[in-house]
Amino acid sequence: MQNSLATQVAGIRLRNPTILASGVLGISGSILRRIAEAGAGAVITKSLGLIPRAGYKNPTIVELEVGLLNAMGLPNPGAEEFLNEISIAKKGGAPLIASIFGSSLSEFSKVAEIVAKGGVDAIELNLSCPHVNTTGLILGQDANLVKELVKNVKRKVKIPVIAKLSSNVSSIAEIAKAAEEGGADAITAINTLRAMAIDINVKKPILANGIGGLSGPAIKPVGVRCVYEIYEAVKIPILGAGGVTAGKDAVEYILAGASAVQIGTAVVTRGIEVFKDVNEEVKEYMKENGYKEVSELVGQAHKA
Ligand code: RRO
Repeated sequence: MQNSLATQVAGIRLRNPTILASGVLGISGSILRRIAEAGAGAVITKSLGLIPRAGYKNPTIVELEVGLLNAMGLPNPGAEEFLNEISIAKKGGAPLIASIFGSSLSEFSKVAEIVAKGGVDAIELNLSCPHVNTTGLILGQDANLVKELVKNVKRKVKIPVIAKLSSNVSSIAEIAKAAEEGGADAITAINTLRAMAIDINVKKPILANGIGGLSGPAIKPVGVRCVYEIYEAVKIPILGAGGVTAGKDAVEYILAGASAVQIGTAVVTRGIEVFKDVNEEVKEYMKENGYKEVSELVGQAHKA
């Protein structure tokens, strides 16, 4: 029997376990389609809100030795405007997941209803933007609010709901448990880490916003630790995110307990071929180690 990369997460069928992370190239239907055609198992949009948002002033992104630092400030056309892109994005043949945010519980529910009616396959709640204090992060740090928020959204939509959590909390497992109690179908861990870079000549923070979110290889051990802790706390599937650049990184997340992985920064640093490369490397690992299905690998690092 051939080894298979096909897997299922929260009722979403994936032809392979690699997913375009939110925030990277995810606002145009034609680009989402190209990424699906390049081999991603699913694609996630940039976070969408109720109304259009310009985002922060430049510079919004800086490449560091250890990864990328960004503070885009949630630029997006608004959920209604994005609806035109859905049918184009879905031509790529991969499930389309809408990342959404809101400034209140009721706003999250409204945006969820809009994108669900527009025909996306699932919703990822961004409860974890590291530097926009009026939205996700404050909500995502409070277990009771997370439970309430997920419960409200689940009442409004029939498609799977995924809660994207931040590692910038004292217990991510506790927040994941609250999301599960609210009815979340899956957890994404993690978003970027709060961070800063200073230009030593100008003697000022490089990003216009000052604080940003660090992504890329530097945060992979944090992401893996979070997935490991969440796996021990909940029964719903986990999507691992943070620093996946090669097949071995994806395998590490899967062994920690992720059912699939998201790729963001490596799409910027390595191009959209990264999905095909990571999948081939995961397949190679499975062959060498005698695994037929990705699901057999999930959580193996927890076995005594
Ligand atoms: O738009 C952003 O600046 C941003 C968001 Br919403 C997020 O969730 N994570 C991030 O690193 N940047």
